[in-house]
Amino acid sequence: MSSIFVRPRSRGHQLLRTARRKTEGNQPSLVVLGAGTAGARRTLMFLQRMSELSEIGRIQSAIFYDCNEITVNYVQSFLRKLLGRSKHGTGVQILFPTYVPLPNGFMRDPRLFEEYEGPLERDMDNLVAQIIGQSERCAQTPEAIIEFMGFAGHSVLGGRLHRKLRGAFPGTVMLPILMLPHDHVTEEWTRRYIWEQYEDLLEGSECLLTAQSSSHFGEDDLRLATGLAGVEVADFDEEGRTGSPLAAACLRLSTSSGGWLGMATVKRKMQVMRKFEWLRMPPWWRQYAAVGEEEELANSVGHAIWSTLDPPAQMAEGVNDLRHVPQEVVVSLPVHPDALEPLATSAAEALDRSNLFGQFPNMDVAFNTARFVEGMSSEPYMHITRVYPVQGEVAPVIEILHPDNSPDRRSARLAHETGFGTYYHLEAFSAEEPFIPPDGPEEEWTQHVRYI
Ligand SMILES: Nc1nc2c(ncn2[C@@H]2O[C@H](COP(=O)(O)OP(=O)(O)OP(=O)(O)O)[C@@H](O)[C@H]2O)c(=O)[nH]1
Ligand SMILES: [Mg+2]
Repeated sequence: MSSIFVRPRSRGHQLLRTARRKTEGNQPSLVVLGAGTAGARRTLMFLQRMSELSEIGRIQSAIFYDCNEITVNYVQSFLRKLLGRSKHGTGVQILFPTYVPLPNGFMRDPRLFEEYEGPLERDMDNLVAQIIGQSERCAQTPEAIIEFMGFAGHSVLGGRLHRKLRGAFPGTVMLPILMLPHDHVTEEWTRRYIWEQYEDLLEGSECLLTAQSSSHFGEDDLRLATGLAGVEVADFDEEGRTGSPLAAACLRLSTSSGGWLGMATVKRKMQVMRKFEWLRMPPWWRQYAAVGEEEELANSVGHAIWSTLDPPAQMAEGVNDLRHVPQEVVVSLPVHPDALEPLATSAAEALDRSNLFGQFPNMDVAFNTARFVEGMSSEPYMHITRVYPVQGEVAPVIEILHPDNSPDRRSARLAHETGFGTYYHLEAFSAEEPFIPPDGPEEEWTQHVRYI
């Protein structure tokens, strides 16, 4: 792993400065949790990306919390293949639920677990105890806990696990990543029940929002995993302190966020200037594209960074960022480590010429070497990820929670804090009109909703 960091000098952006960072010898300081089937799959993709960066050793524990036998079997066979050939993954503690009341999960019903609540709670406590045990064995409190969550059968259980982990590691940066619902039944549950649960369970968290794509969700999961792994190995920290860069990035962005974070990703095929150069030196057992003297690649990196501002690059549509706030950009390139610094320098110059740092004075750009597996393709790709804070009303959430309200009736209040714990999105329109469930008293609403 090699990583380079670019920041406009003294934030006055007159001169660019690059710095090479040492990334070897990092402590295992991450915990990853996936709740539900989609969460477990996203966790798996993240492990795969970390393994491709030879950095899976940074993960202490990975928890695949899906009470579903198919998922558990799938994850186990995937991990046998992934970690079987990884020299770095032997230290990762992999955890599954040991109590699975229904072999196929909770069938999108976020309250179905209630019948089995007691044993589920004990099982979760047991999982948390094992996570604590592993962090003691590593002699390292986790610096960041990444939590992949959603709005289906495992949502409330995921929230409760979050609570338990929050209690176990009060100083740790927690990053819940929420996949917003896409189908009517799940949206209805979100409106009626889950959002309010999360207001309580995820109180005070900065949550990264992603949408659920209707068809190619595997592709989206990989985009997300690539971005997160890229941020985790990038070193944004000017002082060069060790630790989890992801945790550092979350802390920096949270100063400008109202409770939400957004991510944008761009993937571009790289133009190879010279013929491929095959390297087989450990840990660089993968092949890298050779980079020539030409300016073209630096310019295309610059264009790709600009493209992260376009709507299709956003992981959740309608989640918009602000210009002056801190933002972190990671560029992962399949080049030889020696080629990285000259390339980063000329890309940074190209960005400076296009006035990127003039428009975004608080944007950091980190470059790292990465040769990710791109399915069957052996073409080299660059991956650009931008993470940004979001303030105020979150449009895709309003669309789910208040579907009957036209955009022009939206509250003019510009609340800075709208994250979980503020109840803002539940009450966003109550100033004009109190939100009354159309079916009458609260207790009765369950009778009027039919679930398939
Ligand atoms: N992004 C993504 N979405 C998925 C994946 N698998 C299923 N989904 C979708 O995610 C939504 C929620 O389903 P699950 O993740 O199965 O929900 P769950 O929390 O496991 O809850 P139950 O299945 O009801 O126990 C559904 O709309 C699925 O279509 C996946 O691998 N990735
Ligand atoms: Mg499921």
